Amino acid sequence: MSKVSRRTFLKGSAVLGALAGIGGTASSFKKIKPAKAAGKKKQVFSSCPRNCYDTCSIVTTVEDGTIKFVTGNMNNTYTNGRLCVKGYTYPNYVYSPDRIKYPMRQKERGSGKWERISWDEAYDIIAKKILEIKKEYGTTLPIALNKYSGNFNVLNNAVEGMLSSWGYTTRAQGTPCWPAGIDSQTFDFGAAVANDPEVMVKAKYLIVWGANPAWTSVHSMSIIERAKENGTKIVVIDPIMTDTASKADEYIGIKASTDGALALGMAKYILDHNLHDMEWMKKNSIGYEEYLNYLRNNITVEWASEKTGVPVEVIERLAREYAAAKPAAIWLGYGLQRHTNGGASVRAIDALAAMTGNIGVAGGGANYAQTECYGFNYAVQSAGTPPEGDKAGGDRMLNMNNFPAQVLAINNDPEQIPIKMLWVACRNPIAQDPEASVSYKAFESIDFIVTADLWFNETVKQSDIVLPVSSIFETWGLTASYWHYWVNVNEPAIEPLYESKSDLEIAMGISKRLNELEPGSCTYPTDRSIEEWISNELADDFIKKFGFKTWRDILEKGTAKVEGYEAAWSDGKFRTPSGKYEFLSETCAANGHHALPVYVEEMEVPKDRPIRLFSPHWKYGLHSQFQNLEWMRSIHNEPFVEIHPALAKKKGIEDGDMVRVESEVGYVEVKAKITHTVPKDAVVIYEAWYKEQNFNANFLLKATPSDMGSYATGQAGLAFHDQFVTVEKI
Ligand SMILES: Nc1nc2c(c(=O)[nH]1)N[C@H]1C(S)=C(S)[C@@H](COP(=O)(O)OP(=O)(O)OC[C@H]3O[C@@H](n4cnc5c(=O)[nH]c(N)nc54)[C@H](O)[C@@H]3O)O[C@H]1N2
Ligand SMILES: Nc1nc2c(c(=O)[nH]1)N[C@H]1C(S)=C(S)[C@@H](COP(=O)(O)OP(=O)(O)OC[C@H]3O[C@@H](n4cnc5c(=O)[nH]c(N)nc54)[C@H](O)[C@@H]3O)O[C@H]1N2
Ligand SMILES: [Mo]
Repeated sequence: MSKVSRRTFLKGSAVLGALAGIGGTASSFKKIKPAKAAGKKKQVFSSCPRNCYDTCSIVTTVEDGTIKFVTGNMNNTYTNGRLCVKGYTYPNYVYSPDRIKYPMRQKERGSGKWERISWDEAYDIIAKKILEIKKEYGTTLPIALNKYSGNFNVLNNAVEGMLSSWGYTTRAQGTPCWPAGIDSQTFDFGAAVANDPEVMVKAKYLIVWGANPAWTSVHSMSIIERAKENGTKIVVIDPIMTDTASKADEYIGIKASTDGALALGMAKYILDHNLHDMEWMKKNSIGYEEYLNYLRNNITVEWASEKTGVPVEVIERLAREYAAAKPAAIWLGYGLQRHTNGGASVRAIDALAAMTGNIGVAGGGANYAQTECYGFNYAVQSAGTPPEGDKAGGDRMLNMNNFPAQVLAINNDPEQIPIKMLWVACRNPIAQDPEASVSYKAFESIDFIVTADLWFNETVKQSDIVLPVSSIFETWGLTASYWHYWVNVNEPAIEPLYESKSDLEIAMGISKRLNELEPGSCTYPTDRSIEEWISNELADDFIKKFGFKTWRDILEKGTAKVEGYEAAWSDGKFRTPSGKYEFLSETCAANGHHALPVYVEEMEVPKDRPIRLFSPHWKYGLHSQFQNLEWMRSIHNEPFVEIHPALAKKKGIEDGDMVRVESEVGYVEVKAKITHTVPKDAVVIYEAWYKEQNFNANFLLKATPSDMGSYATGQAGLAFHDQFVTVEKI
C-alpha cells in the first residue's frame, strides 16, 4: 500500500487517492426543501462537522439575521428530520457569551490576563515569528501542528495547507479514534468499508460489539430500534451495561479486552457443528484452512468462557444463533479496539463474520467504518506547497497519540531541531490526550503557541495567542460521514459574529502578511473567496456520480447520498494483495503481528492498581465540545465516577461520597455514583469538559499504545481502556 493511499484512513482528513467504487444517483430524496431567503425569514442547510458517526444534515431557520431554530434535514434519510441533544443546542452554541470574540494575546500562559489585539497585530506577530524561525533554522521544521477533530469540514484542511505553504513542519499524525481496527480491516479486507447503516434493518440478528450508539450515534440507534420492531434480535457485548445494552434483547457483560477470545470461541463452536460457510470461504478467501486448523488445535469454548467470563452455554447459544440467522450483522465499535490487543480482537471478529458467509450481504457485514464518501479534491490542502529552499526536505511526523512525550523528547535532545512554535486548531490536546501533566510540560517547552478556537478551553489557556474562529453557521462547509453514505453542504446562515474568521480565512490572512514582510515566503493563495474555494472541493467524478451538473446542485437538498453500499464487498473484489478476504495476511505479519487472527493476550492487571478505568464518550458532549454550554450545563454539570455496589461496599463508599481515583500518572477527586451498570472490578469516568472545574479523566490516563494503527493511519492507536487505578473514599 502506498503512502498516499494510507492517508485514506485518517478520519475526515485528506484522501489523496482516487475515488473508489462510488456509484448510483441521488434518487432517494424526500420532497422537502427549505424555503430560501424570503424577506426576513430564511432557511438554509447546515451540516454538523463534529467527529461523529452521524454527521447530520441540518435545516437552520434564520429570522432577522438571527438563528432561531435548528432541526434535522428530512432530505437526508439517515438524519431523518431529527438531531441529537447536542445538535439542538446549536443556537445556544452560536450565541453563547463565552465565545472567543477577538484575537487576543496572553501576558503569561495560564494567567488569564488576555489583552485584545487586532487581526493585523495578530497576523504580524505570527508572521514575524515564522520568519524568525525560518531564518534561524533554515527550515520551518521547528513549527508544529496539532489538529484533529473539532471540525471535519473539508475546508478546515486549509490549516494543513497553510503550514505546508510556510515550509516543512512537524505534524501530529494519526488518530485516537479507530486506528487499530482500521489496520485490522485493512489486513482482512484491504480497506474498512461498512454496509450502509440504513440497511441494518435487514439484519435478522445484530451484534453491537463495543459500541454505544444510544449515546454516540443516536440516528443509528433509531435504525436499530426499527430493526428490533421488525423482529431482529439485538445483542450488545460490552463490559459496561450501556444505554444501548438496556435497549437490547440480550446483554453480554464481557471482561474487557477479551473479545477476540469470544469471537474465536464462537467460531470454534460453529466449526465443530458444521455451521460455517465453506463455500463462501473457498470462493472468496485465502488462508481459511490455516484459520480453521488454528481453531481446531488451539481454541475451546471452555477456554473462551474462562477468558471472557461469559458462560459456555451462552457462547454456544450465541454462536448457534449468529450462524443460523441469515443475514446476521456485527457492528464493531471503536471502544472495543482501544486496547493493547484491540486490533487482534477486530481481526478475530472479522473472521467470525467471514467464516459464516456474512460478508457482502445486505443486513450482514463486519461493520466498522468507511471512507468511501470523502470524494473531495482537498484543494484547500494541496494549495499549500513548501516554498523553495526549506532545508528539511520533508515534514517530521509525531504520533498524535503520544504527542506531548515526543515533543519533550525532541526539545530535550540537543541533536534534534527543536519545536519552537505550535499551532493548534480543531483540537484540545491538553484536555483530550492522556497524561495531561506531560501535555503541560510539553507546552512549557515550546516558545510560542497559537490556538484557533471558539472557546477558552484548557489548551487555549496555555497559549500565547488565541484566534477567534467562526461557527459552522457563519461560513461555508462540506462534510462526509465515516459511517453513513451522505455528503452534506453547509451554507452560511448568518454573518460571522464578533471578529471571528474561519480557519481558511486565517490561512489566507497569514499568507498575505508573510508575503508583505518577505515576498515569496508563503505560497498560500490569498485571492479567493470562500465560495470559490468550496466550488473546487467536490471532485468532478463525484459530482457526476450524484447525477449533478455542478457542485451547486447539492444546495437543492443540502445533502446527497453515495449509493451502492447496501452490501459492501458483494462484488467479491477485496482490496487485499490477493484480491480475496485474507484469513491469513502476510501484510499483517510483515507489520509485526500474527498472520492469522489469533488470540493476543490482554494486558495484565497490575496488582497494586487492580481496578480498571473506562473513560468512554459522553452523552451530553462530544469530547470537549457542547458540555460547556448553558443549556447542557442545566442538564448536567458535575463530574462523577461510576462504581459497582460491591466495590463500593468493599471500600466503604456510599453514593455521593467524594473519592480519590489514582493511577500511575495522576489522580482526581470526584463524586461517587453507585450503579449496577459497571463491572465489579472497574470504574467509569466519562470524558467530558466541565467549565470552570479543573477536572479531567485524562489526568489519570497513560499513553499506552494499542497493538495496531501504524500501517493504515501512520501511527499506533491508544489503549484508552487499559488503564488501572485505585479508588479510596476521601
Ligand atoms: N455523544 C457523543 N457521541 C460521539 C462522541 C462523543 O464524544 N459523544 N465521540 C465520537 C467519536 S470521536 C468517536 S471515536 C465515536 C466512538 O464511539 P463508540 O464506538 O461508541 O466508542 P466509545 O464510547 O469509546 O466506546 C463504546 C463502548 O465500548 C466499550 N468497551 C470498552 N472496552 C471494551 C472491550 O474490551 N470490549 C467491548 N466489547 N467493549 C468495550 C465501552 O464500555 C463503551 O460502552 O463516537 C462519536 N460520537
Ligand atoms: N479519556 C479519553 N480521552 C479521549 C477519548 C476517550 O475515549 N477517552 N477519545 C479520544 C477520541 S476518539 C477523540 S476523537 C479525541 C477528540 O479530541 P479533539 O480532536 O481535541 O476534539 P474536540 O474536543 O471535539 O475539539 C477540539 C476543539 O476544536 C474546536 N473547534 C471546533 N470547531 C472548530 C473550527 O472550526 N476551527 C478550530 N480551529 N477549532 C474548532 C472545539 O471548540 C474544541 O475546543 O479525544 C480523545 N480523548
Ligand atoms: Mo474519536
